[in-house]
Amino acid sequence: MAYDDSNIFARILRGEIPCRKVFEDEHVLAFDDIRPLAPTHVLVIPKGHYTSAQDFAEAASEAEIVAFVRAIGRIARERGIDASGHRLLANHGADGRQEVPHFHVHLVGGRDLGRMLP
Ligand code: DGP
Repeated sequence: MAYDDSNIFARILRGEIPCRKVFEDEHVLAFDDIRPLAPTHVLVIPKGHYTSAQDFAEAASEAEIVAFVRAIGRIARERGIDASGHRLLANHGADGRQEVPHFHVHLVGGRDLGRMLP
């Protein structure tokens, strides 16, 4: 799917919209979700323009992929939700109810999440 660079996360990456930044490096930005579902609800996004996990896996460099996965682990540790548990989720496309067409992972935790989906 073609990437639409007018999406909200592209605008956050360009600094056009503010965010509550949690982590940033060369390849990754993470910030608090605007509609948190739990005490920790962080969105982790690659800085590159990828719409889905599939696009990311196929088109990103190994350095981008490693940075992305490591950032998730680091944030979970820093937020104290490594040992207690948490949920990672990536919505995709219409059936996945993806609202923002820039690949992102929800990192949710800080309470018993039950069977809820973000
Ligand atoms: P989804 O694409 O369905 O995985 O959900 C996108 C998430 O992005 C949703 O939980 C709400 C969040 N969101 C939408 N707009 C903004 C925004 O402007 N700022 C922040 N921080 N989060 C947003």
